[in-house]
Order: sequence, then structure tokens, then C-alpha cells
Amino acid sequence: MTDIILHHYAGSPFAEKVRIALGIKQAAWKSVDIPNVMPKPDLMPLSGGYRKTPVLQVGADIYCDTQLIMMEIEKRLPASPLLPKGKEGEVRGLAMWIDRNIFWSAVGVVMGAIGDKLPDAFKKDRSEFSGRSFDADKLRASIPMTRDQTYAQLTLAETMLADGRAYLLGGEPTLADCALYNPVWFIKERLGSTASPLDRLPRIVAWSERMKAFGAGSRQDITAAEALEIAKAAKPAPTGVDANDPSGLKASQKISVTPDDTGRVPVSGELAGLTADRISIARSDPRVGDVVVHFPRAGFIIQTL
Ligand SMILES: N[C@@H](CCC(=O)N[C@@H](CS)C(=O)NCC(=O)O)C(=O)O
Repeated sequence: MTDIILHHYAGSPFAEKVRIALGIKQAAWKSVDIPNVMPKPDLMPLSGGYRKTPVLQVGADIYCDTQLIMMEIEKRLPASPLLPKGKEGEVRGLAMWIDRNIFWSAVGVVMGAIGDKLPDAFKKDRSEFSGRSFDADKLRASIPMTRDQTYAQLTLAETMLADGRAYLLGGEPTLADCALYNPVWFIKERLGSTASPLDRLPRIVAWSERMKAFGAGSRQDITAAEALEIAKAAKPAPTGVDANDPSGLKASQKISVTPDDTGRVPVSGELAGLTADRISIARSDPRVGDVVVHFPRAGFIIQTL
């Protein structure tokens, strides 16, 4: 089987969502360390402009956004399933709520506490990334609000654990646990497990220790140049366009796909694949040849060119 390659950096909480899934699955995977700010010259030939972290590569197929990355990992590594049969929708819906809500209030808590200590290059990059000026004073002043929101939302998860279950949906971890681990890990890593609001959430803290114990599987570091060579030597897997898709898009049509929230850089190419929850673009680059870049549908804007 073709190797799983994760392009990421150690401090990325969305990458931690994926690393913990690889730990639960005890997967063997390859790791490429990428910069935590732009430019990312060795990622762009693969992703076509998508700049967020992490990105998953399997040969000449590039998967963007953890929504899709987790689905792809689940398909390729079915052991220790993260999408329990009959509960796929519930688990993915929970993950979406966590990614799009809890994550941002947790970022507010962390950046409010440490924002003034971060390098100017990081602040400038994140201002461009989010479209809003990274203002450490404003972030610090917002701590009561972001902490309150984080507390309120994490309390929902704390309540789920109140009956003594080990994980959010029962005795085994699911995608929802990996998603929740992202913001909880971020607060713990940067501020410690006694930081507010974790100090009021003992079940979440105990749950996060159980999650941490899964580790990150068996990781082998490779260079960005090696990853580019792997893409160049591979061919993208065949995909198909759903002729009944409500968008009316047709195979080979020229399109762009752009995240609707942060890092809004369009990726352009020819439509290679379309399903209800995935859109795939064929493109090429002199350093990697032909690749297909895959995105989730939810949270991504498609435009015809
Ligand atoms: N919706 C994306 C969010 C990814 C995201 O925002 N990642 C952060 C790092 S945790 C990021 O890209 N920051 C800017 C960067 O790394 O360049 C996903 O699920 O993958």
C-alpha cells in the first residue's frame, strides 16, 4: 500500500487531531515538517496554493482539511474504526461543531494569554491568514469572553462524560474524540492542564490523558524533497464526477476551490472528482508532475473559471 505522508508541524492543533488518530490506529506513517508561516515553498507544488496545516499526501493524491484527511485515513486504515457503523453522521456532526466553534474560542484563550510573546512574523502571517489584524492587546482583553465561551462549550462535552464513559460516545474513541483533543491539547500544551477553564473540567482533563496515551503511531521523518519525489513518481488514483450533483459541474471543467474561513487562497485546476462530500481538482506542477488535490465540500467555495 502507498505510504501515508503527513505535512505538518509539531505545534499545530489540527495536526494533533490527525496524529492522535494515527496513534489510535497504531499506524506507520511518514512525516514532513513544514513551516508554521508562509512561505511554504515545498508544500505549494503539491497543494496548488492551499496553505493550511496539516496536508495529507498519498503518492500523487493530496488531501486538504482534516475533515477529509480523517475520512481518508479511516478508509485506508480501517482498524480501530473512528466512524462507528450507523453513527457516522452523528460523529462527523460533532467533529464539525468542535472544529468550527470550540476550536476558535480555545484559540482565543491561548492567544489572549501568549499573543504578546509571539514573533512579529507570526502575527503578520496570522493577520493575513485570518483577514483580521492580530492584536495582542485586544486578544488579552477578550480573555473573559473567550474563556467563558470555551467553558460553556467544553461543559457540553464534560456532561457527555458524566456517566463514566471513557470516550465521548462510549467505550471506544471516535472521530469526535480526535476533534475535541485538538483544542484541549492546544490549551494544555500552551497553558497547562490547570489553566482556566480546564481547572473546572476534571472529566475532560482525565479523558485527555486517556487520549494522550494512544501516542502517535510509528512515525518516520522524511524530507520535503523526498515527498515531492514520491509525488512525481506516482500517478493520482482514478476518481469520478457524480453526473447528478446539484452543482451541475462537469468533468474537466476549469474551477477553483477556496476555504470559506481562513487561509482563503484559491486552488485552480480541472474538475477530476465530485461526490457529496468531496471535490477533487487535477493540476500539475513542474516539480511533481500531475497531482489531484482533494477538498471536503462543506466549508469550501467552488467557482467556475
Ligand atoms: N479546517 C482546517 C483548519 C486547519 C487550520 O486552521 N490549521 C492551522 C494550524 S492548526 C493553520 O493552518 N494555521 C496556519 C498555517 O499553519 O499556516 C482543517 O480542518 O484542517
